[in-house]
Amino acid sequence: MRLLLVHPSALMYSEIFLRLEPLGLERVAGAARAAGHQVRVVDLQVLGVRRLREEVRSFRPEALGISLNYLANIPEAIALAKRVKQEVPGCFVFLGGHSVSFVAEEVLRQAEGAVDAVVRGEGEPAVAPLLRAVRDGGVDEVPGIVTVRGRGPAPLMLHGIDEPLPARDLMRARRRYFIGELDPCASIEFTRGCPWDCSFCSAWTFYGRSYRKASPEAAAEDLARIREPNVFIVDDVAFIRPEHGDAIAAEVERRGIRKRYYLETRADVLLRHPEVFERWARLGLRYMFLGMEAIDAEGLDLYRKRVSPDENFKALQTARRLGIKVAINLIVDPAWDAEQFRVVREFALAVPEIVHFTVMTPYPGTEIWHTESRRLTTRDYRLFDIQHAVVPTTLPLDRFYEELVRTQAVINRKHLGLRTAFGAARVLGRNLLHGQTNFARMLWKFNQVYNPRRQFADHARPVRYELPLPQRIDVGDRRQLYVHTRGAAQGAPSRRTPD
Ligand code: B12
Ligand code: SF4
Repeated sequence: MRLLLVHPSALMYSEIFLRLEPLGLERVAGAARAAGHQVRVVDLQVLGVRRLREEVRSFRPEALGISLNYLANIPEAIALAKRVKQEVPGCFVFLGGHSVSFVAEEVLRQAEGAVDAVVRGEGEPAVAPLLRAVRDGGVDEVPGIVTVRGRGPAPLMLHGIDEPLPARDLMRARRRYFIGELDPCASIEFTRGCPWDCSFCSAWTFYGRSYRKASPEAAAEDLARIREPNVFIVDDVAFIRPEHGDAIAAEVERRGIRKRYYLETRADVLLRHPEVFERWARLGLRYMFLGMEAIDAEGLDLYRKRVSPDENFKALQTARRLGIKVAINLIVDPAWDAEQFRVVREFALAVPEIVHFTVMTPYPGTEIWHTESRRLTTRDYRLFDIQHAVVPTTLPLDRFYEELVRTQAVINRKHLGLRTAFGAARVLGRNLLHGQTNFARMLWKFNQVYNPRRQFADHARPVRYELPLPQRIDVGDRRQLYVHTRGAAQGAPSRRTPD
Protein backbone atom coordinates (compact mmCIF):
# COMPACT_ATOMS: atom_id res chain seq x y z
CA MET A 1 0.00 0.00 0.00
CA ARG A 2 1.18 3.56 -0.67
CA LEU A 3 1.45 5.30 2.72
CA LEU A 4 2.24 8.98 3.11
CA LEU A 5 3.24 10.11 6.61
CA VAL A 6 3.20 13.78 7.54
CA HIS A 7 4.50 15.80 10.48
CA PRO A 8 2.79 19.22 10.90
CA SER A 9 4.71 22.48 10.95
CA ALA A 10 6.89 23.69 13.82
CA LEU A 11 5.37 25.56 16.73
CA MET A 12 6.43 29.00 17.88
CA TYR A 13 9.20 27.88 20.18
CA SER A 14 10.85 25.72 17.57
CA GLU A 15 11.17 28.63 15.20
CA ILE A 16 14.28 29.71 17.04
CA PHE A 17 15.84 27.38 19.52
CA LEU A 18 15.48 24.04 17.89
CA ARG A 19 13.90 21.92 15.22
CA LEU A 20 14.31 18.19 15.50
CA GLU A 21 13.56 15.15 13.42
CA PRO A 22 10.22 13.46 14.18
CA LEU A 23 11.63 10.22 15.52
CA GLY A 24 8.24 8.71 16.40
CA LEU A 25 6.97 9.19 12.87
CA GLU A 26 10.19 7.73 11.48
CA ARG A 27 9.67 4.65 13.61
CA VAL A 28 6.10 4.28 12.38
CA ALA A 29 7.49 4.62 8.84
CA GLY A 30 10.06 1.91 9.67
CA ALA A 31 7.34 -0.46 10.90
CA ALA A 32 5.17 0.12 7.81
CA ARG A 33 8.10 -0.40 5.47
CA ALA A 34 9.11 -3.59 7.26
CA ALA A 35 5.57 -4.86 6.58
CA GLY A 36 6.14 -4.33 2.84
CA HIS A 37 4.42 -0.97 2.29
CA GLN A 38 5.68 1.82 0.11
CA VAL A 39 6.26 4.76 2.46
CA ARG A 40 7.04 8.44 1.99
CA VAL A 41 7.39 11.10 4.67
CA VAL A 42 6.88 14.86 4.53
CA ASP A 43 7.98 16.87 7.55
CA LEU A 44 6.36 20.31 7.41
CA GLN A 45 8.75 21.54 10.11
CA VAL A 46 11.34 21.71 7.36
CA LEU A 47 9.44 21.46 4.05
CA GLY A 48 6.79 23.81 2.68
CA VAL A 49 3.16 22.83 2.03
CA ARG A 50 3.92 23.04 -1.68
CA ARG A 51 6.09 19.96 -1.31
CA LEU A 52 3.24 18.18 0.38
CA ARG A 53 0.84 19.12 -2.41
CA GLU A 54 3.31 17.85 -5.02
CA GLU A 55 3.81 14.64 -3.07
CA VAL A 56 0.06 14.02 -2.80
CA ARG A 57 -0.35 14.59 -6.56
CA SER A 58 2.53 12.42 -7.67
CA PHE A 59 2.38 9.64 -5.06
CA ARG A 60 -1.44 9.38 -4.84
CA PRO A 61 -1.34 7.87 -1.33
CA GLU A 62 -3.81 5.13 -0.46
CA ALA A 63 -3.31 5.99 3.21
CA LEU A 64 -2.23 9.17 4.95
CA GLY A 65 -0.98 9.22 8.54
CA ILE A 66 -0.47 12.51 10.39
CA SER A 67 1.60 12.80 13.54
CA LEU A 68 -0.01 14.69 16.38
CA ASN A 69 2.32 14.85 19.34
CA TYR A 70 1.31 18.47 19.90
CA LEU A 71 -2.16 19.73 20.74
CA ALA A 72 -1.41 23.04 19.08
CA ASN A 73 -1.06 21.23 15.73
CA ILE A 74 -4.57 19.75 15.77
CA PRO A 75 -6.33 22.46 13.67
CA GLU A 76 -3.56 22.26 11.07
CA ALA A 77 -3.87 18.46 10.92
CA ILE A 78 -7.65 18.61 10.46
CA ALA A 79 -7.26 21.15 7.66
CA LEU A 80 -4.63 18.93 5.99
CA ALA A 81 -6.84 15.88 6.29
CA LYS A 82 -9.71 17.74 4.64
CA ARG A 83 -7.56 18.89 1.74
CA VAL A 84 -6.11 15.45 1.06
CA LYS A 85 -9.53 13.79 1.27
CA GLN A 86 -10.76 16.21 -1.40
CA GLU A 87 -7.80 15.62 -3.64
CA VAL A 88 -7.62 11.82 -3.20
CA PRO A 89 -11.15 10.81 -2.13
CA GLY A 90 -10.40 7.11 -1.49
CA CYS A 91 -7.40 7.83 0.73
CA PHE A 92 -7.68 6.44 4.28
CA VAL A 93 -6.70 9.21 6.68
CA PHE A 94 -5.51 8.45 10.22
CA LEU A 95 -3.89 10.38 13.03
CA GLY A 96 -1.53 9.18 15.74
CA GLY A 97 0.82 10.51 18.39
CA HIS A 98 1.02 11.67 21.96
CA SER A 99 -1.62 14.42 22.23
CA VAL A 100 -4.24 13.04 19.90
CA SER A 101 -4.27 9.85 21.96
CA PHE A 102 -5.95 11.80 24.77
CA VAL A 103 -8.60 13.55 22.65
CA ALA A 104 -9.23 11.00 19.89
CA GLU A 105 -13.04 11.02 19.92
CA GLU A 106 -13.30 14.81 19.93
CA VAL A 107 -10.87 15.25 17.05
CA LEU A 108 -12.70 12.63 14.98
CA ARG A 109 -15.91 14.55 15.52
CA GLN A 110 -14.30 17.87 14.66
CA ALA A 111 -12.81 16.48 11.45
CA GLU A 112 -16.34 15.85 10.12
CA GLY A 113 -15.47 12.70 8.19
CA ALA A 114 -12.06 13.83 6.91
CA VAL A 115 -10.30 11.56 9.44
CA ASP A 116 -11.13 7.85 9.31
CA ALA A 117 -9.32 6.74 12.45
CA VAL A 118 -7.07 7.75 15.31
CA VAL A 119 -4.38 5.42 16.65
CA ARG A 120 -4.05 5.75 20.42
CA GLY A 121 -0.66 4.92 21.91
CA GLU A 122 2.44 3.60 20.20
CA GLY A 123 2.30 3.60 16.43
CA GLU A 124 4.77 0.80 15.63
CA PRO A 125 2.57 -2.14 16.69
CA ALA A 126 -0.57 -0.57 15.19
CA VAL A 127 0.43 0.58 11.72
CA ALA A 128 0.82 -2.76 9.89
CA PRO A 129 -2.41 -4.30 11.28
CA LEU A 130 -4.22 -1.05 10.45
CA LEU A 131 -3.04 -0.96 6.83
CA ARG A 132 -3.92 -4.63 6.45
CA ALA A 133 -7.40 -3.92 7.80
CA VAL A 134 -7.82 -0.93 5.48
CA ARG A 135 -7.23 -3.34 2.58
CA ASP A 136 -9.03 -6.43 3.90
CA GLY A 137 -11.58 -5.02 6.33
CA GLY A 138 -11.79 -5.04 10.13
CA VAL A 139 -10.41 -1.58 10.97
CA ASP A 140 -12.54 -1.42 14.13
CA GLU A 141 -10.80 -4.53 15.50
CA VAL A 142 -7.26 -3.12 15.33
CA PRO A 143 -5.77 -2.58 18.82
CA GLY A 144 -5.52 1.10 19.71
CA ILE A 145 -7.96 2.20 16.99
CA VAL A 146 -10.68 4.77 17.55
CA THR A 147 -13.23 5.58 14.86
CA VAL A 148 -16.53 7.44 14.96
CA ARG A 149 -18.06 4.05 15.77
CA GLY A 150 -16.07 3.78 19.01
CA ARG A 151 -12.87 2.34 20.45
CA GLY A 152 -11.29 -0.93 19.34
CA PRO A 153 -9.24 -3.18 21.65
CA ALA A 154 -6.68 -1.58 23.99
CA PRO A 155 -3.52 -0.31 22.29
CA LEU A 156 -0.56 -2.67 22.20
CA MET A 157 2.83 -1.71 23.50
CA LEU A 158 6.15 -2.86 22.02
CA HIS A 159 7.95 -5.45 24.15
CA GLY A 160 11.28 -3.81 23.47
CA ILE A 161 12.27 -0.67 21.63
CA ASP A 162 15.21 -2.06 19.61
CA GLU A 163 13.02 -2.43 16.55
CA PRO A 164 11.74 -1.21 14.17
CA LEU A 165 14.56 1.14 13.28
CA PRO A 166 13.59 4.73 12.52
CA ALA A 167 13.44 5.26 8.74
CA ARG A 168 15.82 8.25 8.87
CA ASP A 169 16.67 7.77 5.21
CA LEU A 170 13.15 8.87 4.22
CA MET A 171 13.65 12.39 5.58
CA ARG A 172 14.44 14.92 2.90
CA ALA A 173 15.92 17.96 4.60
CA ARG A 174 17.98 16.46 7.38
CA ARG A 175 20.41 19.37 7.44
CA ARG A 176 17.61 21.58 8.74
CA TYR A 177 17.37 19.73 12.07
CA PHE A 178 19.32 21.46 14.82
CA ILE A 179 19.32 22.40 18.48
CA GLY A 180 21.20 25.58 19.35
CA GLU A 181 24.75 25.31 18.07
CA LEU A 182 24.40 21.54 17.54
CA ASP A 183 23.64 22.08 13.88
CA PRO A 184 22.84 19.78 12.12
CA CYS A 185 21.53 17.39 14.74
CA ALA A 186 19.90 13.94 14.63
CA SER A 187 17.79 12.32 17.36
CA ILE A 188 17.97 8.94 19.08
CA GLU A 189 15.99 7.05 21.69
CA PHE A 190 17.75 5.02 24.42
CA THR A 191 14.75 4.51 26.70
CA ARG A 192 11.00 5.05 26.53
CA GLY A 193 8.68 6.16 29.34
CA CYS A 194 9.08 7.80 32.71
CA PRO A 195 8.52 6.32 36.18
CA TRP A 196 7.79 9.69 37.85
CA ASP A 197 4.36 11.31 37.92
CA CYS A 198 4.64 15.10 37.76
CA SER A 199 1.21 16.69 37.81
CA PHE A 200 1.74 18.93 34.73
CA CYS A 201 3.17 16.20 32.49
CA SER A 202 1.58 13.53 30.31
CA ALA A 203 4.72 11.53 29.48
CA TRP A 204 3.97 9.08 32.30
CA THR A 205 0.24 8.79 31.64
CA PHE A 206 0.82 7.99 27.95
CA TYR A 207 3.04 5.00 28.75
CA GLY A 208 1.20 3.99 31.93
CA ARG A 209 4.33 4.75 33.97
CA SER A 210 6.22 1.96 32.21
CA TYR A 211 9.90 2.27 31.34
CA ARG A 212 11.72 0.35 28.60
CA LYS A 213 15.38 0.34 27.62
CA ALA A 214 17.01 -0.27 24.26
CA SER A 215 19.71 -2.94 24.41
CA PRO A 216 23.16 -1.29 24.55
CA GLU A 217 24.17 -3.03 21.31
CA ALA A 218 21.08 -1.81 19.42
CA ALA A 219 21.48 1.72 20.81
CA ALA A 220 25.13 1.90 19.75
CA GLU A 221 24.34 0.33 16.38
CA ASP A 222 21.66 2.97 15.74
CA LEU A 223 24.08 5.70 16.83
CA ALA A 224 26.75 4.37 14.49
CA ARG A 225 24.31 4.63 11.58
CA ILE A 226 23.69 8.35 12.24
CA ARG A 227 25.63 10.57 9.83
CA GLU A 228 25.18 13.89 11.69
CA PRO A 229 27.96 14.93 14.09
CA ASN A 230 25.41 15.93 16.76
CA VAL A 231 22.74 13.88 18.49
CA PHE A 232 19.77 14.78 20.67
CA ILE A 233 18.75 11.96 23.04
CA VAL A 234 14.95 12.17 23.20
CA ASP A 235 14.50 10.19 26.45
CA ASP A 236 12.27 11.96 28.97
CA VAL A 237 14.87 11.40 31.68
CA ALA A 238 18.26 10.20 30.48
CA PHE A 239 20.29 7.62 32.40
CA ILE A 240 17.78 6.83 35.15
CA ARG A 241 19.46 3.40 35.31
CA PRO A 242 23.18 4.11 35.62
CA GLU A 243 24.19 0.60 34.49
CA HIS A 244 22.24 1.15 31.25
CA GLY A 245 23.94 4.49 30.57
CA ASP A 246 27.29 2.84 31.30
CA ALA A 247 26.62 -0.15 29.08
CA ILE A 248 25.75 2.08 26.09
CA ALA A 249 28.83 4.20 26.82
CA ALA A 250 30.99 1.05 26.79
CA GLU A 251 29.59 0.08 23.36
CA VAL A 252 30.12 3.63 22.06
CA GLU A 253 33.73 3.56 23.30
CA ARG A 254 34.34 0.11 21.81
CA ARG A 255 33.13 1.31 18.42
CA GLY A 256 35.00 4.60 18.68
CA ILE A 257 31.87 6.68 17.94
CA ARG A 258 32.46 10.42 18.36
CA LYS A 259 29.48 12.78 18.48
CA ARG A 260 28.30 15.76 20.48
CA TYR A 261 25.21 15.09 22.56
CA TYR A 262 22.29 16.99 24.09
CA LEU A 263 20.07 15.23 26.62
CA GLU A 264 17.33 15.84 29.13
CA THR A 265 17.42 14.59 32.73
CA ARG A 266 16.44 15.32 36.33
CA ALA A 267 18.53 16.89 39.08
CA ASP A 268 18.23 13.87 41.39
CA VAL A 269 19.28 11.45 38.63
CA LEU A 270 22.39 13.52 37.91
CA LEU A 271 23.25 13.78 41.61
CA ARG A 272 22.82 10.06 42.26
CA HIS A 273 25.19 8.99 39.48
CA PRO A 274 27.38 11.87 38.30
CA GLU A 275 29.99 9.32 37.15
CA VAL A 276 27.72 8.20 34.27
CA PHE A 277 27.32 11.78 33.06
CA GLU A 278 31.07 12.32 33.49
CA ARG A 279 31.73 9.32 31.25
CA TRP A 280 29.31 10.69 28.66
CA ALA A 281 30.91 14.14 28.92
CA ARG A 282 34.14 12.44 27.85
CA LEU A 283 32.24 10.89 24.95
CA GLY A 284 30.93 14.29 23.82
CA LEU A 285 27.97 15.20 26.06
CA ARG A 286 27.85 18.99 25.74
CA TYR A 287 24.36 20.12 26.80
CA MET A 288 21.87 19.01 29.35
CA PHE A 289 18.32 20.13 29.77
CA LEU A 290 17.14 20.11 33.39
CA GLY A 291 13.45 20.57 34.05
CA MET A 292 13.83 22.47 37.32
CA GLU A 293 10.29 23.86 36.93
CA ALA A 294 10.38 26.10 40.05
CA ILE A 295 12.97 27.82 42.20
CA ASP A 296 11.08 27.39 45.46
CA ALA A 297 9.91 24.34 47.40
CA GLU A 298 6.27 25.39 47.17
CA GLY A 299 6.32 25.37 43.37
CA LEU A 300 8.15 22.03 43.27
CA ASP A 301 5.56 20.47 45.58
CA LEU A 302 2.74 21.87 43.50
CA TYR A 303 4.09 20.12 40.39
CA ARG A 304 4.91 16.98 42.41
CA LYS A 305 8.44 17.11 41.07
CA ARG A 306 9.82 15.15 44.06
CA VAL A 307 13.03 17.18 43.97
CA SER A 308 14.07 19.91 46.44
CA PRO A 309 15.45 23.36 45.50
CA ASP A 310 18.67 22.28 47.20
CA GLU A 311 19.03 19.24 44.94
CA ASN A 312 18.36 21.42 41.92
CA PHE A 313 21.14 23.84 42.84
CA LYS A 314 23.56 21.02 43.65
CA ALA A 315 22.80 19.52 40.26
CA LEU A 316 23.73 22.78 38.56
CA GLN A 317 27.06 22.77 40.41
CA THR A 318 27.71 19.17 39.40
CA ALA A 319 26.97 19.90 35.74
CA ARG A 320 29.27 22.94 35.84
CA ARG A 321 32.03 20.80 37.37
CA LEU A 322 31.62 18.27 34.56
CA GLY A 323 31.80 21.02 31.95
CA ILE A 324 28.29 20.32 30.67
CA LYS A 325 26.25 23.37 29.66
CA VAL A 326 22.83 23.35 31.24
CA ALA A 327 19.53 24.68 29.96
CA ILE A 328 16.98 25.01 32.76
CA ASN A 329 13.25 25.09 32.34
CA LEU A 330 11.09 27.09 34.71
CA ILE A 331 7.30 27.02 34.66
CA VAL A 332 5.71 30.46 34.62
CA ASP A 333 2.51 30.48 36.66
CA PRO A 334 -0.08 32.76 35.04
CA ALA A 335 -0.86 33.89 38.59
CA TRP A 336 2.52 35.63 38.82
CA ASP A 337 2.56 39.38 39.37
CA ALA A 338 5.30 41.78 38.25
CA GLU A 339 7.28 41.15 41.45
CA GLN A 340 7.41 37.39 40.89
CA PHE A 341 8.63 37.94 37.33
CA ARG A 342 11.31 40.26 38.74
CA VAL A 343 12.52 37.64 41.25
CA VAL A 344 12.78 35.03 38.52
CA ARG A 345 14.60 37.46 36.21
CA GLU A 346 17.08 38.11 38.96
CA PHE A 347 17.63 34.39 39.43
CA ALA A 348 18.03 33.84 35.70
CA LEU A 349 20.59 36.59 35.42
CA ALA A 350 22.54 35.35 38.43
CA VAL A 351 23.13 31.82 37.13
CA PRO A 352 25.37 31.10 34.15
CA GLU A 353 22.87 28.57 32.74
CA ILE A 354 20.50 29.08 29.81
CA VAL A 355 17.00 29.56 31.27
CA HIS A 356 13.82 28.72 29.37
CA PHE A 357 10.32 29.58 30.43
CA THR A 358 7.19 27.65 29.67
CA VAL A 359 3.76 28.78 30.76
CA MET A 360 1.87 26.44 33.08
CA THR A 361 -0.70 24.76 30.83
CA PRO A 362 -3.19 22.06 31.72
CA TYR A 363 -3.19 19.42 28.95
CA PRO A 364 -5.52 16.49 28.46
CA GLY A 365 -3.63 13.51 29.82
CA THR A 366 -2.13 15.43 32.72
CA GLU A 367 -3.39 15.47 36.24
CA ILE A 368 -3.78 19.24 36.31
CA TRP A 369 -6.13 18.98 33.34
CA HIS A 370 -8.63 17.43 35.73
CA THR A 371 -7.83 19.53 38.77
CA GLU A 372 -7.10 22.97 37.33
CA SER A 373 -8.86 23.27 34.05
CA ARG A 374 -12.25 24.48 35.20
CA ARG A 375 -10.53 27.84 34.95
CA LEU A 376 -9.61 27.69 31.25
CA THR A 377 -9.91 31.10 29.59
CA THR A 378 -9.62 29.65 26.07
CA ARG A 379 -10.05 26.29 24.43
CA ASP A 380 -8.27 27.24 21.19
CA TYR A 381 -5.94 24.28 20.51
CA ARG A 382 -3.36 26.60 18.96
CA LEU A 383 -2.77 28.37 22.27
CA PHE A 384 -1.91 25.15 24.11
CA ASP A 385 1.78 25.37 23.22
CA ILE A 386 3.07 26.33 26.69
CA GLN A 387 3.98 29.79 25.42
CA HIS A 388 0.47 31.21 25.91
CA ALA A 389 -1.63 31.65 29.04
CA VAL A 390 -4.77 29.53 28.92
CA VAL A 391 -5.86 30.09 32.53
CA PRO A 392 -6.55 33.51 34.08
CA THR A 393 -3.57 35.77 34.64
CA THR A 394 -3.23 38.00 37.69
CA LEU A 395 -1.78 40.75 35.52
CA PRO A 396 -3.92 41.97 32.63
CA LEU A 397 -3.16 39.57 29.76
CA ASP A 398 -1.24 42.11 27.66
CA ARG A 399 0.87 43.03 30.71
CA PHE A 400 1.48 39.33 31.41
CA TYR A 401 2.96 38.85 27.94
CA GLU A 402 5.04 42.00 28.33
CA GLU A 403 6.55 40.60 31.52
CA LEU A 404 7.00 37.16 30.00
CA VAL A 405 8.73 38.40 26.86
CA ARG A 406 10.78 40.92 28.84
CA THR A 407 12.02 38.08 31.01
CA GLN A 408 12.82 35.95 27.98
CA ALA A 409 14.53 38.89 26.28
CA VAL A 410 16.72 39.70 29.29
CA ILE A 411 17.94 36.13 29.26
CA ASN A 412 18.43 36.09 25.54
CA ARG A 413 20.57 39.23 25.83
CA LYS A 414 22.52 37.56 28.60
CA HIS A 415 23.37 34.74 26.24
CA LEU A 416 24.29 37.14 23.52
CA GLY A 417 26.41 39.17 25.92
CA LEU A 418 30.02 39.87 25.17
CA ARG A 419 31.53 36.65 26.47
CA THR A 420 28.94 34.54 24.73
CA ALA A 421 29.08 36.64 21.59
CA PHE A 422 32.73 35.67 21.07
CA GLY A 423 31.88 32.01 21.65
CA ALA A 424 28.87 32.29 19.36
CA ALA A 425 30.95 33.96 16.66
CA ARG A 426 33.36 31.02 16.73
CA VAL A 427 30.55 28.50 16.48
CA LEU A 428 28.84 30.58 13.81
CA GLY A 429 31.97 30.71 11.73
CA ARG A 430 32.41 26.95 12.00
CA ASN A 431 28.77 26.20 11.13
CA LEU A 432 28.61 28.67 8.25
CA LEU A 433 31.78 27.17 6.86
CA HIS A 434 29.89 23.88 6.65
CA GLY A 435 26.85 25.54 5.11
CA GLN A 436 24.80 25.25 8.33
CA THR A 437 22.74 28.39 8.82
CA ASN A 438 20.12 27.26 11.36
CA PHE A 439 22.05 28.51 14.38
CA ALA A 440 22.86 31.85 12.72
CA ARG A 441 19.21 32.45 11.88
CA MET A 442 18.16 31.60 15.39
CA LEU A 443 20.41 34.30 16.86
CA TRP A 444 18.69 37.06 14.95
CA LYS A 445 15.13 35.83 14.95
CA PHE A 446 14.27 36.30 18.63
CA ASN A 447 12.44 39.63 18.37
CA GLN A 448 10.42 38.45 15.42
CA VAL A 449 9.13 35.40 17.25
CA TYR A 450 8.90 36.61 20.84
CA ASN A 451 6.68 39.59 20.64
CA PRO A 452 4.16 40.37 23.40
CA ARG A 453 1.74 42.01 20.96
CA ARG A 454 1.82 38.98 18.69
CA GLN A 455 1.21 36.64 21.61
CA PHE A 456 -1.65 38.80 22.92
CA ALA A 457 -3.18 39.09 19.44
CA ASP A 458 -3.14 35.29 19.09
CA HIS A 459 -6.01 35.24 21.60
CA ALA A 460 -8.22 37.30 19.29
CA ARG A 461 -7.99 34.99 16.26
CA PRO A 462 -11.26 33.36 15.18
CA VAL A 463 -11.45 29.88 16.69
CA ARG A 464 -12.68 27.02 14.56
CA TYR A 465 -11.64 23.99 16.61
CA GLU A 466 -11.79 23.88 20.38
CA LEU A 467 -10.42 21.53 22.97
CA PRO A 468 -13.08 19.47 24.74
CA LEU A 469 -14.02 20.54 28.23
CA PRO A 470 -12.20 18.54 30.89
CA GLN A 471 -14.12 15.93 32.77
CA ARG A 472 -13.71 16.15 36.51
CA ILE A 473 -12.40 12.74 37.54
CA ASP A 474 -10.99 11.59 40.82
CA VAL A 475 -7.27 11.41 40.09
CA GLY A 476 -6.81 9.27 43.20
CA ASP A 477 -6.73 6.32 40.78
CA ARG A 478 -4.11 7.54 38.32
CA ARG A 479 -4.57 4.56 36.00
CA GLN A 480 -7.66 6.27 34.68
CA LEU A 481 -5.29 8.71 32.99
CA TYR A 482 -3.23 6.05 31.19
CA VAL A 483 -3.23 5.42 27.44
CA HIS A 484 -1.16 2.23 27.78
CA THR A 485 -2.02 -0.19 30.51
CA ARG A 486 0.77 -2.61 31.24
CA GLY A 487 -1.17 -5.79 30.38
CA ALA A 488 -1.38 -5.00 26.70
CA ALA A 489 1.97 -5.78 25.09
CA GLN A 490 2.54 -6.64 21.44
CA GLY A 491 1.92 -10.32 20.98
CA ALA A 492 -0.37 -10.59 24.00
CA PRO A 493 -3.99 -11.51 23.27
CA SER A 494 -6.03 -8.40 22.63
CA ARG A 495 -8.97 -7.35 24.76
CA ARG A 496 -12.28 -6.61 23.08
CA THR A 497 -13.47 -4.10 25.62
CA PRO A 498 -12.50 -0.43 25.51
CA ASP A 499 -9.68 0.37 27.95
C1 B12 B 1 11.78 14.84 22.06
C2 B12 B 1 10.62 15.78 22.36
C3 B12 B 1 10.64 16.99 21.75
C4 B12 B 1 11.72 17.36 20.75
C5 B12 B 1 11.46 16.78 19.36
C6 B12 B 1 10.12 17.06 18.75
C7 B12 B 1 9.92 16.41 17.39
N1 B12 B 1 10.17 17.10 16.31
O1 B12 B 1 9.49 15.26 17.32
C8 B12 B 1 11.73 18.89 20.89
C9 B12 B 1 12.79 19.21 21.91
C10 B12 B 1 11.98 19.67 19.62
C11 B12 B 1 10.36 19.16 21.47
C12 B12 B 1 9.76 20.39 21.42
C13 B12 B 1 8.53 20.66 21.95
N2 B12 B 1 7.81 19.84 22.76
CO1 B12 B 1 8.24 17.99 23.02
N3 B12 B 1 8.62 16.26 23.56
C14 B12 B 1 9.58 15.43 23.26
C15 B12 B 1 9.44 14.15 24.07
C16 B12 B 1 10.35 14.26 25.30
C17 B12 B 1 9.74 12.84 23.36
C18 B12 B 1 9.13 12.69 21.97
C19 B12 B 1 9.81 11.58 21.25
O2 B12 B 1 10.57 11.78 20.32
N4 B12 B 1 9.58 10.34 21.71
C20 B12 B 1 10.09 9.16 21.10
C21 B12 B 1 9.22 8.75 19.91
C22 B12 B 1 9.63 7.39 19.43
O3 B12 B 1 7.88 8.70 20.39
P1 B12 B 1 6.71 9.66 19.87
O4 B12 B 1 7.21 10.83 19.16
O5 B12 B 1 5.74 9.87 20.97
O6 B12 B 1 6.00 8.72 18.77
C23 B12 B 1 5.27 7.55 19.12
C24 B12 B 1 3.78 7.78 19.33
O7 B12 B 1 3.45 9.06 19.78
C25 B12 B 1 3.16 7.42 18.04
N5 B12 B 1 3.14 8.37 16.93
C26 B12 B 1 3.79 9.51 16.74
N6 B12 B 1 3.49 10.04 15.54
C27 B12 B 1 2.61 9.22 14.97
C28 B12 B 1 1.97 9.29 13.74
C29 B12 B 1 1.09 8.28 13.37
C30 B12 B 1 0.41 8.36 12.05
C31 B12 B 1 0.86 7.18 14.26
C32 B12 B 1 -0.06 6.10 13.87
C33 B12 B 1 1.49 7.14 15.50
C34 B12 B 1 2.36 8.14 15.83
O8 B12 B 1 3.97 6.36 17.61
C35 B12 B 1 5.34 6.67 17.90
C36 B12 B 1 6.11 5.42 18.13
O9 B12 B 1 5.60 4.70 19.23
C37 B12 B 1 7.93 14.23 24.44
C38 B12 B 1 7.55 13.51 25.72
C39 B12 B 1 7.19 12.09 25.42
N7 B12 B 1 7.70 11.19 26.18
O10 B12 B 1 6.49 11.79 24.47
C40 B12 B 1 7.71 15.73 24.54
C41 B12 B 1 6.33 16.30 24.29
C42 B12 B 1 5.72 15.59 23.09
N8 B12 B 1 6.64 17.70 23.95
C43 B12 B 1 5.80 18.55 24.42
C44 B12 B 1 5.86 19.95 24.22
C45 B12 B 1 4.88 20.79 24.99
C46 B12 B 1 6.80 20.51 23.33
C47 B12 B 1 6.88 21.99 22.92
C48 B12 B 1 5.54 22.58 22.52
C49 B12 B 1 7.53 22.69 24.08
C50 B12 B 1 7.72 24.15 23.94
N9 B12 B 1 6.77 25.01 23.76
O11 B12 B 1 8.77 24.50 24.08
C51 B12 B 1 7.87 21.97 21.74
C52 B12 B 1 7.18 22.07 20.37
C53 B12 B 1 7.83 21.29 19.25
C54 B12 B 1 7.29 21.53 17.86
N10 B12 B 1 6.71 20.59 17.18
O12 B12 B 1 7.38 22.59 17.31
C55 B12 B 1 4.71 17.86 25.18
C56 B12 B 1 3.42 17.76 24.37
C57 B12 B 1 2.30 18.36 25.09
C58 B12 B 1 1.05 18.46 24.30
N11 B12 B 1 0.04 17.79 24.82
O13 B12 B 1 0.95 19.12 23.28
C59 B12 B 1 5.36 16.47 25.51
C60 B12 B 1 4.37 15.32 25.66
C61 B12 B 1 6.18 16.66 26.80
C62 B12 B 1 5.40 16.78 28.07
N12 B12 B 1 6.04 16.45 29.12
O14 B12 B 1 4.29 17.17 28.22
N13 B12 B 1 9.84 18.04 22.02
S1 SF4 C 1 8.24 16.11 33.93
FE1 SF4 C 1 9.92 14.73 33.49
S2 SF4 C 1 10.17 13.55 35.40
FE2 SF4 C 1 8.16 14.51 35.51
S3 SF4 C 1 6.77 12.92 34.72
FE3 SF4 C 1 7.30 14.28 32.99
S4 SF4 C 1 9.02 13.28 32.01
FE4 SF4 C 1 8.82 12.37 34.03
